[in-house]
Amino acid sequence: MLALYQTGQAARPLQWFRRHVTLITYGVSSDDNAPVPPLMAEPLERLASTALERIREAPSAEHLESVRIEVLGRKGALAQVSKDMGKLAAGERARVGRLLNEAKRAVEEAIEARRGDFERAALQSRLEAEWIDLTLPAPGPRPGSLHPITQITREIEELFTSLGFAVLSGPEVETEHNNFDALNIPADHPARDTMDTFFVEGGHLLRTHTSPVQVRGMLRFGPPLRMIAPGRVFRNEEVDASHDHTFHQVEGMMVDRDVSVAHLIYFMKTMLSAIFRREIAVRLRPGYFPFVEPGFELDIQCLLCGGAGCAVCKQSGWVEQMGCGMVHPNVLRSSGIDPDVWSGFAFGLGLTRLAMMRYGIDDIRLLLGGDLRFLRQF
Ligand code: 2U9
Repeated sequence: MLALYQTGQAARPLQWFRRHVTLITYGVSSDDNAPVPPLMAEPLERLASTALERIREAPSAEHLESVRIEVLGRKGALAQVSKDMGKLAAGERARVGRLLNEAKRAVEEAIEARRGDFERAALQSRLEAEWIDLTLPAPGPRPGSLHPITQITREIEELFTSLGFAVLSGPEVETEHNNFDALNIPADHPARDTMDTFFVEGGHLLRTHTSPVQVRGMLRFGPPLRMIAPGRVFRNEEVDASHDHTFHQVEGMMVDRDVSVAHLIYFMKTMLSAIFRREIAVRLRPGYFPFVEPGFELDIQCLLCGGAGCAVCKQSGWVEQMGCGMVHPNVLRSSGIDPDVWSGFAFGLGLTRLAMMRYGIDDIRLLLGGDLRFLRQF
């Protein structure tokens, strides 16, 4: 049974505690100077020094925590001692209580110190593990990139803006009138077959070209006007490496007094030279589109052979690039513009096709496939 004894001396941490608990435990007088026989230091002293030893040796914070619980825990060793104190005489209880508190503080301090070691060690190893050379440029978020079609679209928008053209956009779900009738493609016109699309309830459809945007532009702004309409268009056709149900194009037109084919050629050469970043030679061949008369297929001189003839241009020296023409009087009239006063040229260019040419893309499905391995190249 633990015997307690009182000294009245100022508390000197552990050795004082060690000394006096020993004395008490074994009912020997507490004269400070009396030598402390080792054995007698048993109960509390062994308890404290063992605790301090185990705290010093604790290999991990977890292990330290278990020592803390064993010694300082509610059911811990010191708690056990204080539970026994009830059996002591009042006088002795006070003194032993102090001893016990000393022991607690000594053990708590030792645990705090040891825990500090572990925290510092943990921080050190994290610092080593996470050491980064701050002088190195921060690997910031992976810079995204503009989709190839967006890049080309923006170039063309900047070019035509610099030429005084407005960049218009409009709904992808259009009326049959704006997509066909207003463009001189009545219901029974064969061109409707080459421009088959997706119809939605209420007689609307997914636009097959961005021409309806220009119909809206003519109605809204009236002549004179210069505008381009880049955007997504839809065709109900088999998807393969060179055909997709969704692709991008830009169409444009200029309506003013006495606009001629010469204006058309000038603006097409300017546009294509900007796109291909070199002087481009063009030629016009008759071509048919319901919304222009005369209509032209515009060829550019082959960029690979410079016109000498090669596999790309099938030895012709010319590569078909786009369609254009003088706006059909019916189209001007159906949008409230008098063709006897005003005339205009118009053109249409496949942006998807242009992106495939510029970046050497051999499968159209890659462009809208969303495969990051493909997109990250740009
Ligand atoms: C209005 C009047 C005339 C636009 C034109 C073309 C010729 C043409 C194709 C090129 C490749 C579409 O993306 S593509 O498949 N377009 O060849 N487009 S003339 O003529 C218009 C447009 C609007 C009001």
